[in-house]
Amino acid sequence: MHKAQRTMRNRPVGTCIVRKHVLTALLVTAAAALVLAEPEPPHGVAGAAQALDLRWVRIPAGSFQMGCVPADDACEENERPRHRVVLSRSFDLLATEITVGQYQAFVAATDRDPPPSPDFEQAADHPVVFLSWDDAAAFCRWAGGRLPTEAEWEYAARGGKDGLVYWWGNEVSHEWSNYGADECCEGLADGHDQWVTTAPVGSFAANDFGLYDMTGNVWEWVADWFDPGFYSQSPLSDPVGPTVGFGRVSRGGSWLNFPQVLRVSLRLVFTPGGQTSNIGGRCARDAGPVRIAQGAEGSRGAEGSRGSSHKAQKILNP
Ligand SMILES: [Ca+2]
Ligand SMILES: [Ca+2]
Repeated sequence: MHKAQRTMRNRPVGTCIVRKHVLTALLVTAAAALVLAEPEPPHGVAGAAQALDLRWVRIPAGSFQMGCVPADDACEENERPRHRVVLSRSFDLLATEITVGQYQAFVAATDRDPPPSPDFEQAADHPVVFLSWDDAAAFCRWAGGRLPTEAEWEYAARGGKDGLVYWWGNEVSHEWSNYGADECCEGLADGHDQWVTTAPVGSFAANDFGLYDMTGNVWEWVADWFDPGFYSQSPLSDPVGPTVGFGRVSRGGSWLNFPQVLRVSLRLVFTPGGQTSNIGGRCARDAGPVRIAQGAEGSRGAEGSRGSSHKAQKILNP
């Protein structure tokens, strides 16, 4: 498939809007290595889901500043005001985007219709694309989890580093993320970013929470409905977004997007049934009771002081 054709057929609604201004129209491990926690078996998880190589990372409860950072002059109004959010409970997040192989296992186990195939090659370790919001939510339920809230997603994406345009700093770089050309809408390989379309998940460095590709590769659906004014009325603790809306939020930008779209605070609204070649997902789950690995009890205190540490724990797979 020629590049131009791919762009015409599969261009995500948001990218073009973004280019023109986008974003208004966006209407339409270390430290914790001593504490290896073993999650209780998740409730209601099908056997096939348990057999998947799902790598959960424990994200500690804490607080952060959500939205447009002062160093960012490209923000849209829907990213303001920057506001404090408290996440009162730890939660787990998949270390990577949902992969092609994982979603194929879900389809095989549930007889759900598979998403369309993109017009480029993808191996099993690439992020699955063409997921609707419903697809992503259904996969996450099957995997014993749910979609992350928008606040959980941004907190996790920042990796404990508040105030940055991108999680690694204020300058975009193909050394840290898979994204596209400087002009909308074309994939680009440059430097460490060797991919014109999707990259195998985990091809770039993880953030300080141990999460891969929170920026770039594919957009990630979150649970929230979109409301451009929500930040001015967001509850302080554990916001879940408005109760109704016309579109759901996705986050993080993708292989097809230009740098401005990769900003951590950017919010893309998309119709829940929307499927494009650059939208996938990532699951969260409530943090259940954990069993601390033998000999690690001495470090429990650090874990218990919520919000005092942004280091995530590595959770052993079920
Ligand atoms: Ca790229
Ligand atoms: Ca991503």
